[in-house]
Amino acid sequence: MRYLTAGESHGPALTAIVEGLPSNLAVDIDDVNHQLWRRQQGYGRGGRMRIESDRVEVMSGVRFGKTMGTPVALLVHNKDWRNWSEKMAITGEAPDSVVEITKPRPGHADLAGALKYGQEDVRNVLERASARNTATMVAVGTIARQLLRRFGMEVYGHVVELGHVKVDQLEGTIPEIAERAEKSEVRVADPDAEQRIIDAITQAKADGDTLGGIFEIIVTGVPIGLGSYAHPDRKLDGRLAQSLMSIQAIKGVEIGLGFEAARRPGSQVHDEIGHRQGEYYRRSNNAGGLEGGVTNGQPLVVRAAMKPIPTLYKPLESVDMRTKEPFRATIERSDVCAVPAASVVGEAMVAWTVAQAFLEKFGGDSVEEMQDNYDNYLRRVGER
Ligand code: EPS
Repeated sequence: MRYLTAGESHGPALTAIVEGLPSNLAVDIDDVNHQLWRRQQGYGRGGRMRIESDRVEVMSGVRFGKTMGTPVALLVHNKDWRNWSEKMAITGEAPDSVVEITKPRPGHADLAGALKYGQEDVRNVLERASARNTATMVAVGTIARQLLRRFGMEVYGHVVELGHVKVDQLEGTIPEIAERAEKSEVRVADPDAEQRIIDAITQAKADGDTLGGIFEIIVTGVPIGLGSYAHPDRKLDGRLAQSLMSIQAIKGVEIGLGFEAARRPGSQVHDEIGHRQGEYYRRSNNAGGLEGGVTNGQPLVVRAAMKPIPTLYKPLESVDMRTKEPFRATIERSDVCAVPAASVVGEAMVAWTVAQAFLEKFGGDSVEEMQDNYDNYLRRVGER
């Protein structure tokens, strides 16, 4: 299963094609729209989110609510296009209203992208590098999530650190934690930390600054044996890191204890194995559900670190690419913090990667064929 996306931030629309989905998977379009809505929320978002109200249009691959095993094409319109149709025109010459951007912003793809693709106008880089594309990633990931749900897996996400505020030990089950995070405008499950995080974002805004943070994604119901220890490019931990790092501004990924595991002796890291009522179990989940690049039947626990958005009201120094003169960048519109939104994208990307691994293991052309393969495997594993 693979996907491709296309679309500029201020172009007519974003599109995606998903290829390799099994047939007969029920596709819940309201759920896709709900996930798109979730991605647009979060305290700290900027003016653009008041313009957009993302909704998906399914252009192919689904009939009477079910996949046909054919490529699924998805479309998300950019409402802002109506304000950009001249500046982003597909045909003709650039009108006088177009002012070429020659001032690359530190922290963006601007400079490297313009040099790499030989562009005079940095807009030709930033339009595609924009995190606007994450709308299609959420649409694609939601269909993957629906496939996972069909096989008893659920994906949860919440923000665990933002603006120097760290969420400590949380009470409750994974669904309870996720439910609390769902009600929070910063997707934080701890009300005390939530308020301090909101205050930190308000302060950053007043200072003309931006904030990054860390979110955690958990997948429950994952069977033993997704991924592989046998070859480097099939290790699921590596693939999860890649898909999370495909999200704009993600600079780090950790699994289970992550970097903390490097600080502890082995006796305080590895999850002891027990056996009861015909099943193996673990006394802890420091591995985050992955050993040797293979799922071990425990919930997957993955965290990703997002850097602060580089478009700052407080200008940073850069150099004009035309004159080579230094300048201090100024901007008109930006988010102060998009970590809560990124956590929704993180859920989608983790869902995508786990669904890909699931399909590789239990592959079939229809969900019924997959179910047979899955049942057979569970029976075999249960006998051992
Ligand atoms: C983004 C810049 C802002 C964000 C945008 C990502 O857009 P604009 O330049 O239109 O103000 O709002 O995020 C989205 C549009 C979105 O849908 O998440 C950037 O430079 O990455």
